[in-house]
Amino acid sequence: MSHSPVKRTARDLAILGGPKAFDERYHVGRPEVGDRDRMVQLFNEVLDRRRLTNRGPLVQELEARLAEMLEVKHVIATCNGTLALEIAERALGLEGEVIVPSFTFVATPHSLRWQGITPVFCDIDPQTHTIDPSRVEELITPRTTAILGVHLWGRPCDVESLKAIADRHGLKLFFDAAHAFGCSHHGRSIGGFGDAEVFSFQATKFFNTLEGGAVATNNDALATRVRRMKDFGFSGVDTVVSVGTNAKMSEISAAMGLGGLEDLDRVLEANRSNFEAYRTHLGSILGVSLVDYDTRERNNFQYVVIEVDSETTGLVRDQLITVLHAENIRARRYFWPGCHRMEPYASEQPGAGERLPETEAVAARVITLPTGTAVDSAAIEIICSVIRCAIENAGMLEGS
Ligand code: T4K
Repeated sequence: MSHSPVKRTARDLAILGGPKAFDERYHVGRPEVGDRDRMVQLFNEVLDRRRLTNRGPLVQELEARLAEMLEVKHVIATCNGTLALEIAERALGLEGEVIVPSFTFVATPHSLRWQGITPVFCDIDPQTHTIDPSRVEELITPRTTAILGVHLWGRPCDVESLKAIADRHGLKLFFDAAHAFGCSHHGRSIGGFGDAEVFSFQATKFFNTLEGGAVATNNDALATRVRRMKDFGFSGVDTVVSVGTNAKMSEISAAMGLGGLEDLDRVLEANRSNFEAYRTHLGSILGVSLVDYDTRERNNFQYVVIEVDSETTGLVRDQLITVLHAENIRARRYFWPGCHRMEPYASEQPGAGERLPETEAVAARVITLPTGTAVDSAAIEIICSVIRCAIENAGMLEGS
């Protein structure tokens, strides 16, 4: 679908009047569909069986498959990742304040705030983009009940340092692993760390169930509480033992997931080779750096993130976004401007930005680029040529 030259001049930039690099849009987050034949077969089975939801066989099969893959005792599937976070927080008995990075999708702090818990924003390590353990202890107060780390871009938090702090202060430790399905830390699958880990299987994720999520834990009692809470607090047919909500995954979502698992290696291979293509083509562009993964670990390469150094490139990040969008490359500014600058946190914690200098700096320079099976190395070469050309012609873009 691409039709434009790889070697481009200012005249080739759409924003300066040239033709668009692509006729159709390349999106960050374009969903993967998985093994369609297997899915349709499973959809038909669901419809024939008339067991559409409520502890159906496909949800149970998916949970068992995921527990095995994630090397964890319990996986409890839910209808999305946000409710999975909320239920994990309830089941852990959290209240008061929870320390959490601001550089994440807003669902992370919202899951706390929705149930009256104050998210206390902690700065990130600018190298890893994950919560900086050296900044956690100064935020602990008598009201703190937990630390919630986020394995952003699928890159694991410094789990050991966070655990040492949590243990020292008697806090719970759990992780938002929405991006980290299929990733490892010190060779162990993400899924079994801390008191619990929470996944999102939303459509844009590496592994998706249309909408969906899960709580993973090795703690039997916690798993029982989560399982009940996602089902109105029922422990039996007509016995309710706790407060609960409805966060059940449907059988159609589970069918989507089981079909997706059949195809996951192909998605991973596409992501991996796309990442290498970006590395090759971005390598020589001064002022643009690719956020790398640890090659000793398992990664899903779902997020291709670059940092734009405006001093070196002469271009601010948002100018580059405008150039890319004009070419039909729907790059994203995940996770700008940081949750502390979103409501209600901006009003409730107006000074938070002062203690989050790395969050503010990183949020201002990151761009997420398209990947997945819809993108190939030829498209990536063109995307990178657009970035190079924009930087080479930064002066001409100022007034555009
Ligand atoms: N924690 C973290 C760290 C998270 O990143 C997320 C979710 C959560 C927790 C909460 O989990 P869930 O409750 O969502 O399970 C998207 C997703 O909606 C959200 O799930 C995700 N993180 C976040 C990073 O991205 P948007 O608003 O950026 O999505 P949207 O609609 O702009 O879609 C992105 C691109 O994908 C678009 O350019 C179009 C394309 N797309 C999207 C969908 C849904 C398609 O082509 N087809 C589609 O069906 O939030």
